Amino acid sequence: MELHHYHDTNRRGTVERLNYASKDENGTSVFKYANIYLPYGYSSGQQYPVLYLIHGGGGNPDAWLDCSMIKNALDTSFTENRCKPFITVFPGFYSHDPVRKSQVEENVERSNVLRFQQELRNDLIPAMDKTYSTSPCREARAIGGFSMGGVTTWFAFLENLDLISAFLPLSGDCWQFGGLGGGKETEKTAQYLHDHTVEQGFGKNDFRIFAGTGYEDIACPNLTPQIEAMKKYTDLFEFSDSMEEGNLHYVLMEDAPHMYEKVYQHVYNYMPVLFSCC
Ligand code: FER
Repeated sequence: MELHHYHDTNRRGTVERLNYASKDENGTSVFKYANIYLPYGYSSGQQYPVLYLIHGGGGNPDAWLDCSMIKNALDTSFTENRCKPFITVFPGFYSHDPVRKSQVEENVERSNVLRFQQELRNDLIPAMDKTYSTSPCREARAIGGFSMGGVTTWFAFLENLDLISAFLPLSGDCWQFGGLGGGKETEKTAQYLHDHTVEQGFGKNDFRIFAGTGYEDIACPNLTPQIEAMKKYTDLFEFSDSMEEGNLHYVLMEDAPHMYEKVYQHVYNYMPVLFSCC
């Protein structure tokens, strides 16, 4: 579904900063911020579900807001009643400002998004639930991200499934077995996603995965085979083209290369079903 631009100046959400303390990879204190989108009419008399939306490699908490129409998509969806209002958090997964080489350093990026799982659990989710009127349960938490943010989302599925129930990995694959693992170690990755989840005692009704990318996206050759391999584990992953059924969804967009300007449309499409239980 294509988003039409929304220009009602009276019913827009607001963006503010949340400052919080965390730890870097050496255990040293670091001070972080996240951008917090509060829906129009946000009231502490109500409890809101929360979507954590993660930037790509080299990015920061401002990337989604700077580079896409995500804010407009959120404003439109709430104003037009496509879904009930929720809070969106835009954190940064780096503990320090990234020093990016022209070539992606897969292991550096991978260790950053892995470290971020601890930050999410120990610092960011607690700070959110303390500061805002959130609904503090896993059914009311979703996480998504673009590119390395998609990689972050798969790691959140593996490491933080007790805290989060909906996952939107967009143009990013699972790097459990190293960079681009969804493409390079496809079968092993799918099996680990299955086994690790079953071993924790989770079943098919405990989560929903809403994945997406574009045919022209550089991550498509890594994400597509991973999703195909996951589909075979039908005891846990129930693929469906209907967003209301099953727990594994995959949307491939036309004319969509690896960019926020395109990828945010997946978030828009999935918004109505993200928190259907709340
Ligand atoms: C992918 C996942 C992440 C991918 C690229 C990235 C090429 C990240 C790229 C970057 O940080 O620049 O599947 O495919």
